[in-house]
Amino acid sequence: TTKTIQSALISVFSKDGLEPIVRKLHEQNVTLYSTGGTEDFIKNLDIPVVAVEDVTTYPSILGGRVKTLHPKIFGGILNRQDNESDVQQMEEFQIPQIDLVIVDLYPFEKTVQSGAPESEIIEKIDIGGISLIRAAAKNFKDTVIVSSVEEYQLLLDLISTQNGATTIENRRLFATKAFHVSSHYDTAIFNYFNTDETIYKVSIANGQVLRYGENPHQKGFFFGDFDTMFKKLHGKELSYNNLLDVDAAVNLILEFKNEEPTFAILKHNNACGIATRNSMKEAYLTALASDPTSAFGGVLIANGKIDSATASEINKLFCEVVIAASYDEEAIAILSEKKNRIILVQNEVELPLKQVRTCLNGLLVQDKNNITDTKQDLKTVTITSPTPQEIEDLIFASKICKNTKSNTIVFAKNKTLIASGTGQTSRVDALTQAIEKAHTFGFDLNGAVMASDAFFPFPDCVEIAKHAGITAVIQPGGSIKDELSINYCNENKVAMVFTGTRHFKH
Ligand code: 93A
Repeated sequence: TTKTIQSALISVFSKDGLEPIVRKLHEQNVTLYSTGGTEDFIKNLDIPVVAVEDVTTYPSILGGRVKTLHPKIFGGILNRQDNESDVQQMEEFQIPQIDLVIVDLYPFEKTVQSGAPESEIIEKIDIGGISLIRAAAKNFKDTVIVSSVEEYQLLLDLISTQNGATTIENRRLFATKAFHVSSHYDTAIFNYFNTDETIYKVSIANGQVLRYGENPHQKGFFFGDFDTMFKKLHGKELSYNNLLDVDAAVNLILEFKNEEPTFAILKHNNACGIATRNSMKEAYLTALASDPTSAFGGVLIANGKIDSATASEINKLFCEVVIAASYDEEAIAILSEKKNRIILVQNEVELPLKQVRTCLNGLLVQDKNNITDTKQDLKTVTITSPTPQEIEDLIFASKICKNTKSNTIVFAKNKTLIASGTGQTSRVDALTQAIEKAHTFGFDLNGAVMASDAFFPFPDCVEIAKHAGITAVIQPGGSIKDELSINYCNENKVAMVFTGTRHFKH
């Protein structure tokens, strides 16, 4: 399966980097075949070369559109050397063997990017070159294919170290790279033609076309099975932003599964209100009171049934989406009074265990943050211990924190979100934002607890929180300056617990 290169067809658009290859091949007594421009280039190096036209006894026609497309060329590349009939036909039709093919395709993408007129772009769709690449790659058992300038060095190395001999593994690797080049090339041509994305929409079977993306000038698609997760009872079509909010809402409320009635209101993927109460109506009204300004146009979610009393209250608010596991008949009728309001029944389904997002020219994939802090995870690090009520509130606050954009500070009291600072570039900013919000909506922070998604690098946060009235703090811990925060809490009778688990969310 080791083969020595004795003949080569070279047809390259860019002649860069070709000289050393041609010289090396010539040194090894390789017969060179070539097309117009490449032929001239080789001749100028004073190296003998056979014109493709002389092999085919046919001129390059149609302005170069047909130059290598000929049975004598493709026969030389595609024949199977262990096939008797192939060998016989090579003889019969006087087809020269071609052991190596070197191609650099017409620069289609570059021409598109240059803003050239369409006629010029079309001429840069390489037909002969791409066929040479595919033919030689298909016949990798016998043929070496060098499909781009990137592969020149590998070829040079092989000629130098193996005297022009290649193993089947070498040739298969070249073929793999060749099909990468050809598939990329044709995809670029497809993308150029598919301007209105008609074919794209059709070809991606499960992609749901959204009205638009995050903004009206952005196209948007959803890949998933919405109908497995929800039954839509009423309302307009869900938008890209609705779906993101619904995702955030579902993940948040899952933290309160099987607990007392809990109701959450989300805006821009963050909770702006959430509370646990004896009844769903009380939970809703309390959640709304956290921040009635933000609640306008929000996404609402309940961890249980929405009854008619709750629905009547919700009906007073303009909101985009309402989600619950179930509804009273009357509640559905009430909520449906607003034509566009989306009403969803959430089914019991498992969410994916991995998260994916684009990053640079690829993807980032990670396990979902599936750790919810529990009482067992709390390690009291201060002299003062949190009271049983504070412990409940610390866990409550931590669950919200985990589901809010970093940096986050959450204040809670009596299983109610009092205020939060969300998505800030510094923890102090998140904290001061939370304090201001709490005051804006008339909350007294005395006796409230504070959760932080990550450790405090300095003691400033606990100082500011203490002055605002906070009496207990939950945070992962782990800063080299933890001691400073702990000391401050000890001196000021603030209780602090460490969880050991950071909850960044970006
Ligand atoms: O117009 S083509 O699609 N028709 C062909 O038969 C053909 N054969 C090779 N273009 C063709 N090529 C391409 O010509 C090669 O892929 C390469 O990019 C270029 C080399 O032309 P020249 O050697 O004349 O500079």
